[in-house]
Amino acid sequence: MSILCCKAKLVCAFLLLICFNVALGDDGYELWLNYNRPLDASICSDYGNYLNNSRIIGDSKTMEIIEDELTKASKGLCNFQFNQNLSNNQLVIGNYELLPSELKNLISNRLPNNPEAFIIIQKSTGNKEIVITSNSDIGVLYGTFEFIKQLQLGNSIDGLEIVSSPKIDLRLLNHWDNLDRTVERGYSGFSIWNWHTLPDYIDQRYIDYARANASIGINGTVLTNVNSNALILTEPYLQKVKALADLFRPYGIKVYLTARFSAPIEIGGLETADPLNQKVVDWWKNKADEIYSEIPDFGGFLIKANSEGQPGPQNYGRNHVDGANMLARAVKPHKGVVMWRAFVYSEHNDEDRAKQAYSEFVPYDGKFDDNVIIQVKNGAIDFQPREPFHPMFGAMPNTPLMMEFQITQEYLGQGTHLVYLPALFEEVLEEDTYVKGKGSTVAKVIDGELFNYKMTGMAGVSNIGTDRNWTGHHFLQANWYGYGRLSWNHELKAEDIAREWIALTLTRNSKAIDSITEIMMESREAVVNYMDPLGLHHIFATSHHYGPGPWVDNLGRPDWNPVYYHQADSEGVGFDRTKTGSNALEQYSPAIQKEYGNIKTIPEKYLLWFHHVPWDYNLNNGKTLWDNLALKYQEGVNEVIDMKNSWSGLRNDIDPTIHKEVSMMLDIQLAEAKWWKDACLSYFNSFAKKKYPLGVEPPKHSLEYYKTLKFPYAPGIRPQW
Ligand code: BDP
Repeated sequence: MSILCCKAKLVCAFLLLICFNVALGDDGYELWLNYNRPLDASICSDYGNYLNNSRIIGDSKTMEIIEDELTKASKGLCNFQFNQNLSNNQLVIGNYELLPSELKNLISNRLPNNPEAFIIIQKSTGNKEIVITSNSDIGVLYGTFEFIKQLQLGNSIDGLEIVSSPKIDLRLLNHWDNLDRTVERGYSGFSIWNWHTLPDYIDQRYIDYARANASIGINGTVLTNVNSNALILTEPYLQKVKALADLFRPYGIKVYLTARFSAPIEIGGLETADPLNQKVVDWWKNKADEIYSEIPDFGGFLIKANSEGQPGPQNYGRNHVDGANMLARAVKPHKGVVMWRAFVYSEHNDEDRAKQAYSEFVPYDGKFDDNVIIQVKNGAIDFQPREPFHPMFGAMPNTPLMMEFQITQEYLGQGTHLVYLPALFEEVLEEDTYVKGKGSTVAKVIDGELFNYKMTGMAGVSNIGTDRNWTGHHFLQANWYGYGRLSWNHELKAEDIAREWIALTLTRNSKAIDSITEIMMESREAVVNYMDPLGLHHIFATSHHYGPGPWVDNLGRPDWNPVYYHQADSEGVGFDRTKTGSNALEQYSPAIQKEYGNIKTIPEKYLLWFHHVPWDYNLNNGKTLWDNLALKYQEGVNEVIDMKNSWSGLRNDIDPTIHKEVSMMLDIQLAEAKWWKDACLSYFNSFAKKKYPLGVEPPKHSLEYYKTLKFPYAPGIRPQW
């Protein structure tokens, strides 16, 4: 009897696996390129007709990669050997230039005029050949990944026609990786760059990293931290960088480095790094020549200058234009670019920190060389769970600006909270700057449409580390994936990207996809609610930013302290950035000034960002600010409870290892969401002195208790902190 029962259970489990394509014990390493999830026979046979009879034209390293990828996908997804010539529906893959003229005619002028663009098209007549082509081999690789994705998603092959061209030129990851392999704000292990064993030892991870990035259209990577170390520019390290560059090249990924402004002193033996000093100019020129002699397609430099203690031109009485143009001229003969960051705020300036980058940079509009692009964080403070868009977007028509998003979750629950960031990215990109009338979105600034920028870019601060699944929490892979997809096409919807990622990575069961999409889409609002609702910001614990610290008031500079940002007192809470306060609002278009300047018309999500609001003030729902604040914190907690419940109902649809690991993470997230709510409400109530409205669970401990919690070893902080 018991044996029978046991057998029956096994059969059931087996059937379950077949039905839901569940692979046992998935460790997440394969990301969204997990080909170990067999597809239905019918899809396999449709695609098999082509995959079994394909012609790869051209013989570059990229073409070899294409063949290899198709071989792996065919074997894993459909269990057949790629290219066995069993049928006569042909799949032709190759650079447009090399296609037979008959196929060139089929494509005619449908291929966009961008070397990275690709087309996948099926002939409607005869043997219905499919062609994957582009004007570059890299474009053909992008097309191949798209074709494999169509197969993975089980999309019909009939009438296939996909034309795709990136809307942004530079689609980069920024690694905040140090040479000792720690990662600043990294929550998924150590740096994947093993500088010690490079250039001789090539870790398979480097190749899989390149594959994963190429599959989502990322075409560049800044290998080193913006808080930079000049050593990376020395000869032995450049050999290591070269090894990575050689590896990444056939995947269409260029390498970039952060340039420490004081490098001419630290490694060059000069006495100054003054950008107008001829010796300094020559030093950088020679350094650039040296780099390009090893890495002919080196992308260029990313620079954090005169910010948070990093050296820069201002140390010599010069300005950003002097510094950026000097470096730009060094790389210009090699077609390199300089990405100059606008994340600046000075200890000698008591202007509202939210205003400082704009004040410093906008007067220089039009003065930068044409291979300089200014890299601007999505908001004016610092990667908060929610920020209004940075007012520099729209304010520099004559200087290309690129977007900097943070994929790693410094202020959004770090490595343990499920937060789906494309929802945040989408919100920022869709914000209207109104600079050229309605519809002048941030997206149109950065894709160059609004001001006809000659160079466009997007950077994402990476969340990748040595953890087996790359990102620590399985779901945070979706943030890497989604960032890449949006950098290629910012018009994609976050929700569609979520569905795609889930189907590629977790399950093909449509009901399960619906529930997981809901979890992901809800997660961003949840984190805002339990950390920083109604426009609150920067109320994080000191230095590691792990957990709440709204009470912190003892740091060296006013604008490092949370009390500076929320300004809570017995009257109310919030930072007055209207005319009666810092007037940061004046940096936005008149239309926004009008809407946000009025406490009645400002979107509530930005209320406390721009207004100091009395505790008893009634918001649009008729409830007081205090009640709304408390209810929002509670709502955040409740949303995590919902996420947890939905996830536990998905046990049968998800790989058991992944299911369990995510469940444990959600437990942590719920406990931390409650901690945030309780700590913040007890703190704010020490001013408001109100009752908690119905539905809000009062804090578990006293304010003193929350203040005593210390986390000296929280991950991701700089070793010297
Ligand atoms: C802040 C981080 C810090 C970074 C800095 C930056 O706390 O670690 O160095 O941004 O972007 O968010 O330069």
